[in-house]
Parts: sequence; C-alpha cells; structure tokens
Amino acid sequence: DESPILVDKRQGYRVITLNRPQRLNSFTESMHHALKAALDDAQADSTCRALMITGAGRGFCAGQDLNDRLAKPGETIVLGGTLEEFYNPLIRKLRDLPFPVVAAVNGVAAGAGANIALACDIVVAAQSATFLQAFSKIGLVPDSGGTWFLPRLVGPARARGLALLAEPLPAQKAKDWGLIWECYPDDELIGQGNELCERLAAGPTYGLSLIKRALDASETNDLKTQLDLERDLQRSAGSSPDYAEGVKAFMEKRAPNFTGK
Ligand code: T3D
Repeated sequence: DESPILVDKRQGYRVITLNRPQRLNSFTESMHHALKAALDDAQADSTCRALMITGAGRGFCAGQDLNDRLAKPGETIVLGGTLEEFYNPLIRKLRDLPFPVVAAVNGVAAGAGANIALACDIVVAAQSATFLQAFSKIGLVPDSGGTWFLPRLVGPARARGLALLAEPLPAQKAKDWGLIWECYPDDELIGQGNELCERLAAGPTYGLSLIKRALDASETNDLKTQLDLERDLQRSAGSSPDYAEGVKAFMEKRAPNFTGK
C-alpha cells in the first residue's frame, strides 16, 4: 500500500501504521496531513477508545525526511515553520486525545520520530529498537517535545547525554532508565501492543482521559494547584456512569462492563 499512513480499525481501538518503510517512515508533508486526518478521524469516532501507533518495515520513524531539507541555491528553508505547522500540533494532539495512545516502537525511532513516540501515553518497544536524539548530529535542537520529555523521563544528566551525544539508546536500556514502559522480544511486540490496546479500550475511557489531563498538568502545577485539580477531576469522574459501574461491579465481585462514558 502506497499510502503514508495505514489505519486498521479494530474492536474498540485503531492501529495507525507509519508507512514509508523505504525511508524508515520519515515524515513528509503529505504524511503529516494523512496522520492528522487519521487522528482527527479516530477522535471523532466514539467507539474508538485507544490507539496504537507503529511503523512499517524495520523502523518506527526517522523523524523529518531530510531529502527536502537540502536548500537549492538562493532558497531558504525555515525549519521553525514546519514545527509550528506540523510537529507541534501533532505532539499536542497526541497528549490531548481523550483516550490512551500506545506507541509500539518496532525499530529505530530517531529525531522527531523518537519524540513522537515519547509523547504517547504508553511506550513499548521491540528489543532491537533504539531511541536516537539524532538532532545534534546535523546541528539541530531536539524538537517535538524532546527537550521537555527527556529531562522529565530520565533526569537532567541522561537527558543532556542523549541530546548532546546523539547515541542510540537500546530499548532495554530505555526501559531500565524509565524512558519507556516495557520492552518485548521483537516478534511479541505487536501482539503485546494489541493486548494493551484491548485492555485500555475496555477501560473507563472518560476517567482515563482525566488521568491524562491530571498528569500533564502536574508537570507545571504546584502541589496546592494539583490537589485542587484532582478534586475537580474527581468530581467529574465521580459523576460518570463508568464510576457507578466500577463500584457496582466491585461490590458484586465481577468484572466491570465499562462503556467509556
Ligand atoms: O522541518 C524540519 O526539518 C525541522 C524538523 C526536524 C525534525 C527532525 O526529525 S530532524 C532529525 C531528522 N532525522 C535524522 O536526522 C535521522 C536520520 N537518519 C539516520 O540517522 C539513520 O537513518 C538512522 C539512525 C535512523 C537509521 O540508520 P540505519 O543505518 O539503520 O539506516 P539507513 O541506511 O541510514 O536508512 C535507511 C534508508 O532510509 C536510507 O536510504 P537508502 O540509502 O536505503 O536509499 C536512508 O537515507 C533513509 N533515511 C533514514 N532516515 C531518513 C532517511 N531519508 C530521509 N530522511 C530521513 N530522516
């Protein structure tokens, strides 16, 4: 299939595959447009309660396609514009989607590709995958949230090493450092990703979306503000049908049947 983005609609969730394997799924404008459309479409579908993002072929994503980054004589390429138009809205969108997003990192995740994975709610990786802040190799600054995610996930010393040295971080070490959730043998990755999505899609989606909001806000809130926010979000969660079902199921010693509302 030639489409740069493939969408597989499953029961309760969707799998989005970045599909430019010959270029390690690096981003072109048309791939950005296709991904945005796929994410908008998933959000508009009330039966979609989780999402998996993975890559076709041997890579997850090598960030920006550098083929169109060699300026011709007399031409100026303004990179900030690409961030403003595509990458930044993409990162915000992944954080703001009202259901969990799983990145199933099947191979190398480099440049913006690494940080798009880190923007997802749960990152799982194949043992052979690597995470590479490739930017400094070509004179750029980690973008797509890299300078925000890295110190928060692995601490300032490791964040600086990763960003300044641009060495590939193998998946197992990424897990040991707390950069990602789990690392699986290569042939188990997609099965595990599907299992996670099935589990999340059967969860109390509205409550899960509030958890995403609370954790994002905690990155900048002080404790007092965060306690107030938890109170407010708990009020919302507490008036949801899924909360009522959760308590009822607990009392009846059975598995809850959440509707996502
Ligand atoms: O608007 C803006 O530009 C600002 C936004 C910036 C966001 C960014 O993401 S900047 C960072 C861009 N990405 C990179 O710098 C990574 C470049 N790629 C690599 O360093 C290596 O390819 C990898 C470490 C990811 C993988 O290495 P390896 O040895 O496994 O594979 P390879 O042979 O290098 O790549 C396979 C093919 O994919 C190859 O093509 P070929 O020779 O078989 O025809 C290679 O050129 C192509 N490819 C890989 N990454 C990119 C790419 N082609 C275009 N753009 C890429 N980013």
